Amino acid sequence: MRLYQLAVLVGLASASNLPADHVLWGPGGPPQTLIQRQASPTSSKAASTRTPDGVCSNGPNTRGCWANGYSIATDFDAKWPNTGRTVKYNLEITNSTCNPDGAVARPCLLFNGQLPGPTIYANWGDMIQVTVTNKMPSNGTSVHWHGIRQYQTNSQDGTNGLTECPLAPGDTKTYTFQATQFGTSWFHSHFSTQYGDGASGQIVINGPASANYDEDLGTFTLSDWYYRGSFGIEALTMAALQRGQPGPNPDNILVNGTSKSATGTGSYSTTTMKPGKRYRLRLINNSVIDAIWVSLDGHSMQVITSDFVPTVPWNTNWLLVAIGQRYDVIITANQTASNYWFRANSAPGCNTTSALNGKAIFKYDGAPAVDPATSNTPQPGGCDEPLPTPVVPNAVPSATFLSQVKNLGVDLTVSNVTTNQQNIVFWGINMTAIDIDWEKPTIQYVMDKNTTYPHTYNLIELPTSDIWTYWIIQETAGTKVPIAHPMHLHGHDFYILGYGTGIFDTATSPSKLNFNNPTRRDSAILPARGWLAIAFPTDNPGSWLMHCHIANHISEGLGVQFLESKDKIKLPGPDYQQTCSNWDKYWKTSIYPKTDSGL
Ligand SMILES: *[C@@H]1O[C@H](CO)[C@@H](O)[C@H](O)[C@H]1NC(C)=O
Ligand SMILES: *[C@@H]1O[C@H](CO)[C@@H](O)[C@H](O)[C@H]1NC(C)=O
Ligand SMILES: *[C@@H]1O[C@H](CO)[C@@H](O)[C@H](O)[C@H]1NC(C)=O
Ligand SMILES: *[C@@H]1O[C@H](CO)[C@@H](O)[C@H](O)[C@H]1NC(C)=O
Ligand SMILES: *[C@@H]1O[C@H](CO)[C@@H](O)[C@H](O)[C@H]1NC(C)=O
Ligand SMILES: *[C@@H]1O[C@H](CO)[C@@H](O)[C@H](O)[C@H]1NC(C)=O
Ligand SMILES: *[C@@H]1O[C@H](CO)[C@@H](O)[C@H](O)[C@H]1NC(C)=O
Ligand SMILES: *[C@@H]1O[C@H](CO)[C@@H](O)[C@H](O)[C@H]1NC(C)=O
Ligand SMILES: *[C@@H]1O[C@H](CO)[C@@H](O)[C@H](O)[C@H]1NC(C)=O
Ligand SMILES: [Cu+2]
Repeated sequence: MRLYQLAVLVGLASASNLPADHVLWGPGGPPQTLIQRQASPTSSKAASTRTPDGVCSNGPNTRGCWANGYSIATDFDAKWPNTGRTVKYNLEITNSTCNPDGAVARPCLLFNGQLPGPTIYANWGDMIQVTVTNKMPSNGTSVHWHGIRQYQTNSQDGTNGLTECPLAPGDTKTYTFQATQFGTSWFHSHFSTQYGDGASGQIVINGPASANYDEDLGTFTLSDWYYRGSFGIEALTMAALQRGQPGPNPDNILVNGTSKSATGTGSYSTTTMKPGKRYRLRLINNSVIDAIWVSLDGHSMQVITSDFVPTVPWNTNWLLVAIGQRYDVIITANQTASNYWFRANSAPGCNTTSALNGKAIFKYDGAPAVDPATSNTPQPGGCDEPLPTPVVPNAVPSATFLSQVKNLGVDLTVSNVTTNQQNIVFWGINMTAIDIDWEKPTIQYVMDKNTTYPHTYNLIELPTSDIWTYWIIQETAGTKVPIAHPMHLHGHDFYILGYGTGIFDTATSPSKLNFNNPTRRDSAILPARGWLAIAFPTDNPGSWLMHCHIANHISEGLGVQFLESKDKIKLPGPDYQQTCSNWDKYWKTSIYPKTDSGL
């Protein structure tokens, strides 16, 4: 297997190597475009309570600063720096093999031959340009930049069947978008369950932070791992679903891409810390099925983000990270110089049936190279995700909630998808399992001004710009498979108004909702047999998927798409047609059929 290096084509040093107090712009600074966030007329955004954006430089004890009027107090939904810089990367997805815990060598679909995949680094306000080449002989692909807002760049969202046709084998597409937010995220293939075979990587966007630290340790991925390929697992999961059962459990949890197996093969990721230093660690759950509890023995973690949103720092010993979610944490190396276990355990309280304990080692500089002998406080039960407070406060208008809110039920459904003339059981949202056509993405309908969307596109139009929308995502009480679903929205951070178990009751439940600076993020847990209430403003025209991030569930239909302000969508350039015609040509000759939603 040949390892390709990421090609960083920028003249500047790699962003991660910037000195801590590096000033990003020359005298005069960047153009400070002010893009007005279009809140509804009833919005009561607490702008007046916000501290003004600072003018100071970022360093270990001034992480709240950034540069030239931008800081942790900047409302990044409304404005961001324009650095004039473009960072360029090449990603080649290949069909190879991998064996991350030494137990089973299996086929893997990897970006640049790496597992975990490569990391994209940029600074807040940079343009990111990634050229993706599909070098797999017999799969399409499309690459989604998870959590990136894609403000006015819907065509770069990488969701095949919505915003583009998949890239045929041999094809190339260049994605270009701006880093309007900062923090930690990941990218992954959106072609069926392909990312379960390793096709993901990390994104680090340097910016200010809500607490101080000395060193950035970079990304730390938490991934469940199967010893079989994802397409085979999906077939087994689909078969189990027909009997109302969940599919097979993963075989291991990889931490930072590695682990030991049950038989002792493989090795643990080891991180070295210097006594007294404060370290920023960027946790990413890129699992396919499991939510994970993480903890470092003997140390508390100071949490400073939820996804891309900086939060008021808070401390915890255990942190629940659902699929697609990211938390940046600061760990202070102030304990006895020794070796400590970092734990990443599956979360039985989220009603996943696996019981896996992933581990890594955190080692103080100079401690002997032996396995730690540390223990920890008991892992919490339940599946309640924390609701941290965003640094930049925003209020969601509550007056229109009851008249505007819409219900989206989640359960198994006998869909209109047929295999051998038989209706089969899928996951539905609003009682429809999404099933898209790779050859005819939603954006094609928009370009054709054709409003005859297939029923299985599960498309909800949001025709009015600049209003708030409210959604109750509700798992049916009587569902045969009561499990928590990590829901993820493209194109927006949503506001979590609340969640709970049981049925959301419009008479009593609204009193449990929080409209005053609620947690904002792009991925959140729908509790088993429970509800999740979210809101977002229609301020970004596009076709945006909202789906369960359990790879098998979206593959089995658990998604809706919002077609937002379709008349204002910036349509894709000529490369779109080229990708589609290459795909059409390939698809006629494909040795494999489409066997799932395609997403
Ligand atoms: C990867 O290679 C295997 C073995 O040659 C083949 O069966 C499979 O179809 C390939 N997968 C893709 C996505 O090209
Ligand atoms: C993708 O490739 C895998 C093998 O790597 C195969 O099982 C699956 O059917 C392929 N899917 C499509 C739609 O090409
Ligand atoms: C994760 O692993 C890579 C090597 O694969 C290593 O360079 C990096 O330092 C590790 N990250 C942490 C936080 O230990
Ligand atoms: C990732 O998220 C999934 C689903 O929410 C969860 O079951 C799993 O335990 C998480 N994994 C980690 C390592 O946090
Ligand atoms: C270690 O650092 C953490 C985080 O700053 C702090 O809460 C804790 O009290 C410190 N412990 C010691 C022994 O200094
Ligand atoms: C099948 O699709 C039709 C519309 O095309 C819809 O009315 C019907 O409810 C769907 N049936 C199921 C079981 O989803
Ligand atoms: C749910 O689906 C039904 C039938 O397809 C549709 O009439 C309704 O508008 C959908 N709900 C929402 C919130 O769009
Ligand atoms: C609109 O889309 C539907 C479904 O793909 C298709 O059958 C129909 O021919 C299209 N209409 C026009 C005018 O293109
Ligand atoms: C978890 O699953 C079990 C078995 O299916 C079920 O009895 C239990 O009610 C579920 N928990 C929740 C919170 O729904
Ligand atoms: Cu799900």
